[in-house]
Amino acid sequence: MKREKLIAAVKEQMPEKRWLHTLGVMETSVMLAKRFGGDPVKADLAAILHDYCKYWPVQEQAKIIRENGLPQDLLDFDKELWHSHAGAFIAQSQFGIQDEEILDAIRYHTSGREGMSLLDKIVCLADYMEPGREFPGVELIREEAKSSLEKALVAGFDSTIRFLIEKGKRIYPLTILTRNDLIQQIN
Ligand code: DGI
Ligand code: FE
Ligand code: FE
Ligand code: FE
Repeated sequence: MKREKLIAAVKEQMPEKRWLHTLGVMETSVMLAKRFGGDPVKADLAAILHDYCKYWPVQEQAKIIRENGLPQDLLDFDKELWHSHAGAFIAQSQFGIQDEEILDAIRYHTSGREGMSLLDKIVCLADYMEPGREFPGVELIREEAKSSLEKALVAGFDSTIRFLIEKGKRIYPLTILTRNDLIQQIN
């Protein structure tokens, strides 16, 4: 599918505010790809699709995870973790995206994973720091992103983990493993 058609399809799935977030992630992903030697075309495509399923009914997201062999342990954790895996599945099955790098960047943009690829890091970080984002700690993330993808991502996951602790929520173990792995990459 042509980029313009894909954009139109994505726009239909979400309220205006979330579409503006997606635009911000597209712009920031391309900027980070240029800064850190990633592929800006892949970064743009992954960013366009990254939140495709975000506003789908959670039962539909859960069904995709249950019926297509996606990680079942996701269903034991926060619903916010589901749209990224459902989105990667839809990107492949509905939009014919075959590039595993792009699919992984969509799939792991929320939880992260150990051994994140350059594209995973770019999209995940862009999701944290796009211009529309406002949350405690976002300025530190933007500052770190001037020189290090890994340091900026640790700051990002720190803020997410703090938020989850604050709310008394459980933390998906892969997020902890991701943070450990990124810290190891810095040192
Ligand atoms: O979809 P977005 O809002 O753009 O951002 P996202 O896909 O990174 O989702 C972030 C949300 O997921 C954030 O509100 C925290 C929530 N969340 C719940 N449990 C976990 C989690 N995020 C991570 N990384 N790990 C969790 O265990
Ligand atoms: Fe998301
Ligand atoms: Fe995120
Ligand atoms: Fe997002």
